[in-house]
Amino acid sequence: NGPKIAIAGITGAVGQEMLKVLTERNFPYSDIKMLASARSAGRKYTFEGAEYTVEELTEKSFEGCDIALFSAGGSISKKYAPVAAAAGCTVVDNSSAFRMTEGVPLVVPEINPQAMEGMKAGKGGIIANPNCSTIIALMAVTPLHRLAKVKRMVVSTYQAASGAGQAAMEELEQQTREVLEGQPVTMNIFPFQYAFNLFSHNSPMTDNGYNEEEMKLVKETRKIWGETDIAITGTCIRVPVMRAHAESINLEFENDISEEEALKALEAFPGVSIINDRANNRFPTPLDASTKDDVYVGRVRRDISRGDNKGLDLFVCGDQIKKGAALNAVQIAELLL
Ligand code: 2RA
Repeated sequence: NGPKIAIAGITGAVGQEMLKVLTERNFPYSDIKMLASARSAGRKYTFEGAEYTVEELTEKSFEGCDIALFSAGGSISKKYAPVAAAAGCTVVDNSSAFRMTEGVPLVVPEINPQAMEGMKAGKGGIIANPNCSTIIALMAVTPLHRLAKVKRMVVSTYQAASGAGQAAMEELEQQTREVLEGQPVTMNIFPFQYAFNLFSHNSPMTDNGYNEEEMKLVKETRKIWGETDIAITGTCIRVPVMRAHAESINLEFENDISEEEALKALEAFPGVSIINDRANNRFPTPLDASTKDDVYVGRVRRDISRGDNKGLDLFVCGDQIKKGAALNAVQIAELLL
C-alpha cells in the first residue's frame, strides 16, 4: 500500500513518460490521479491493466494524495503546487517555478540527495526538478568536479524538439516531410523553419544578452553544487533532433586532472555511460541516448589550449524527456518513500 500519486500535466510528453518510468522502476504506488486542464478531462488511459479517467486539475485535486508530480508548466505549478503541499502532498515540480526559491531543494538524486534530507511522501513540501540541460550537463561534470574542483564551465547545448513540447516534435516531423515533398513549411511553434535548420534557444531573452535557458544553467548549477564562485557561461541552441539533448562542455579545474582519471571517475558515477572510442571515431549521439536512462559521455580530452593539466573538453548526450525530466522526477519521488 504505497503512496497515492497525483500527476499534474498527464497528457504532455513528460507526463506520459512519468507513467512509463513508474512502470519501469516498479514504483510502489497505491493509486494514481491523472490531472490535466478541463479540455482533457474525461480522456481515458489504460495503465498497468487499470483504466484511469483524466480529471480536471482543481484546488481539491490533491486531497488524500501523498506525492504530486507536476509537469504542466510554470503557471500551473505556481498556482497549485503550494495548494498540493498544503494538502499534505509532497510535490516534485518539473517546472522552473520554484527552482531558485530559498528552502526549495533543487535535486538530481545522483548528485545532491542530501538537499531533500528528511522530506517524506505525504508530509508536504516542494522539491524542484532542475532544467533538463542542467541535469544532463551536471551528470557528466559532477564526478569531475568532485575530483579536481571545477573553476570555470563553458557549455554549448544542442537541444532537442521535445524540450519545447509535443507540438514542437510534431512540427519538426511535419516540416521535414514538407521540405522533402517540396511543400511550403508549416510554422506554428517557431517563427522560422525548424527542419534542416537550427536556432538560438526559444526561451525569452534576458537583459544581459543571455536567454533564460542559459541563465538556468548558470544559476541551477550553483544551487545544486552549493557553490557560488564557479564561473559558468553557455550558449543554448535548438537543433532538429527529436528527444535527446547534446552538450559540448569545456572545463577549467582548480587542480590537475588527466583524461584517464576523468574517464575512471565517469565510469564510476551512477547514471553515466561512456562512449569514447577514438580508434573508430565513435562518440555519443542523441539517438544513443534517446529513451535511455543514462547520460552518455565521450570526446574526453585534455584541453590543448592550455599549457597545463587543468582543462578538459567533453561531449554529452542525454534524453531530455527521461533523465532530463520524468526519470529524475520519479527518482526524487523514490527518495520520499
Ligand atoms: C528546453 N529545457 O529544452 C527546456 C525544456 N524544459 O527547451
